[in-house]
Amino acid sequence: MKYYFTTPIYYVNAAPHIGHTYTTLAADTIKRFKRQQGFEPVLTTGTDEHGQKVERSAEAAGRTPQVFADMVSAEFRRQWDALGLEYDHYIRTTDPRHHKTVQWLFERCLKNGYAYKGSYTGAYCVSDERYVNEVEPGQNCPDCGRPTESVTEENYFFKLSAFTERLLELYEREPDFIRPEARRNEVLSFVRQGLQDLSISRSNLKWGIPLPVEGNQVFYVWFDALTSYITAIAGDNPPGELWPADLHLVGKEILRFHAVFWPAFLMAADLPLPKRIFAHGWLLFDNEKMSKSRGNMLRAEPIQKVLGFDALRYYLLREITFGQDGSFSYDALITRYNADLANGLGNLASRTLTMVNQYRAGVVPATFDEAIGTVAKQAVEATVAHFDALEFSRGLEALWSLLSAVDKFIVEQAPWKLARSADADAAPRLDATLGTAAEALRLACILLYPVMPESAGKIWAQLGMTTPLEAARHTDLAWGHYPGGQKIGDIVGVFPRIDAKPAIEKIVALEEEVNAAQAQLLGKKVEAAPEDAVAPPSPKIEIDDFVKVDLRVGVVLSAEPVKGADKLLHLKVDIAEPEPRTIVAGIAGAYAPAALVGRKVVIVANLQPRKLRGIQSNGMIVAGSLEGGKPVLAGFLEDIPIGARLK
Ligand code: ME8
Repeated sequence: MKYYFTTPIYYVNAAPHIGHTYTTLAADTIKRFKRQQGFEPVLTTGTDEHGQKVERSAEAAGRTPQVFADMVSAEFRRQWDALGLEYDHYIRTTDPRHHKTVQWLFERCLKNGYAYKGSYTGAYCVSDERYVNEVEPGQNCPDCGRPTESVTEENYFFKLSAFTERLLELYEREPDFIRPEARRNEVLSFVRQGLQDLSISRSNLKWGIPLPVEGNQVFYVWFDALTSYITAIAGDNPPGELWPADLHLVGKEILRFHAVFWPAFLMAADLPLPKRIFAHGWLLFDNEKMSKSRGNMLRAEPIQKVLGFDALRYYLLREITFGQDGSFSYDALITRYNADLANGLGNLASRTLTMVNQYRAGVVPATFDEAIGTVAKQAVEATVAHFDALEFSRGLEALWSLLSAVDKFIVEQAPWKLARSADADAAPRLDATLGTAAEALRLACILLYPVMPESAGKIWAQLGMTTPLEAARHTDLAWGHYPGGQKIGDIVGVFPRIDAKPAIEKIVALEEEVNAAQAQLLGKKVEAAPEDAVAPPSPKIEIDDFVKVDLRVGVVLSAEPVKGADKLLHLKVDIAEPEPRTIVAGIAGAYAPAALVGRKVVIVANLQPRKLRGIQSNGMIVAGSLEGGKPVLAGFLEDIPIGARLK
């Protein structure tokens, strides 16, 4: 059975931070969990690239909106991939296919009489990209607190006012449509006040999708953005078989757009409605929402490098009740890591496996304690039910109750004494103790896999399991199914204890590095040509000589330093071939790797391959350079498709 769900598509006005990672890792967890339940989950994520906010950020960075969007979108994608987050569709609102879907949706609303032309004079909030009827121009936006601007516009309006009753009926009929309950109540009271019509086009903006009816207008960014949930899965025939979505996962500040506007747009267009909107809370840092505008954001990769990404996944889903706000702190992260993972799960695994080695020559006995079996059954049911309701924290708590019960059981049975005892029942009891602990760990791995896929996989392998953990399903959660007689794997500590102070110092230092790289990626580049930039003349060639050189437009997908070579970078460049090209380029002195990701470049595509520092380079990147000067990559002022040939 299909399960289609989405994260928000993130604005490309700044690079991703832990707030975005939080939603995306929760979605990844849901995806893995749904698969275990027997669903075929399909997840869409992506980037929201139009609107004034993006236009202004691009301008500040001295780039065209398209180039800027290309870079930031690629950075989001690079980060999700580097963190091992799974998704099926990565939608970008600048995708021409998406333009068609937005126009299609609008035309359906227009045909059904829910879109009309009107005019608006009043306050406009650039940050929220919305008309603010409640205040005078120049006053602060009631939602985000930033000053509004004054606008007068002729626009297309959406008859939102016609949907007040129908939406209230929907919330009544489907009490789970908006989750959690507290958020549902906020939406109910908002809609009960009555809804006003909504402007869905902008004439003061160029960076957007043009209206099919009005040449100089573009779509309101939310009409555009929400529709991406359909574009992502529609192919050429919207809304496509996977529609409607089973779940839209969002942060609480954008719930209204999803729970009010979006179902109204869909009703107006006679399209099926999503099944559920779940709004989670905010990650706070120093008691404020972590956000790019406040500049108080942290990134996931430094934590990944020091503690492993699973530690962050576990911490966020265990420490914070999903649906409520929660404070992020490095101290709490490391405390949880040491208490629950190093001393808890990790210790139980290594103790159990070491004893299996010591007392049973590495073979887990397949006998299991009934009483612990009952505890396990309850813990499994509770964990699954909580995860299913997106109550990750309570689910993990239920699972840890099983681990504690097993810890206690081991202490009571004292296998180290049983191993030396001459009593007749000592050997079977020792078997049952080890079998029970290993079986509980097997179940824990399956339950933990959605939250900590990598670590759970490592413990799974150490238990000697031969089938891959990702193939395990909830039907494998029955007690006592540990396959007897198999030998365990090599024992490796999965969660080594961490000394808080140096670890935090290391994370903070890495944060600074990442922030500097991001600033370079998004910052304004001032490029003045030096006076002696004119190269000496070369001998004349024929056009035939020139066309022999296959110059192509590519986009840098990844860039990494080459070990032991200060000047070299190892690049993967997409030039619209089935596989990205590997190119080793001598540009490390001029470009930080992160600044290159997402950048469009020119490459010589038909050079003979050449090995540099053991890496086969399949092409050359074109740059202007002067003797002794730093190379400057060739690029384009207008947008150009990847793979285009230069001639
Ligand atoms: O709103 N805590 O994009 P956006 C928790 N493009 N989650 C956070 C967070 C924080 N401090 N900061 C960000 C947009 N998020 C629109 C969405 S959807 C059709 C269009 C997460 O880049 C959270 O999921 O501002 C939030 O809703 C989203 O990022 C906002 O991302």
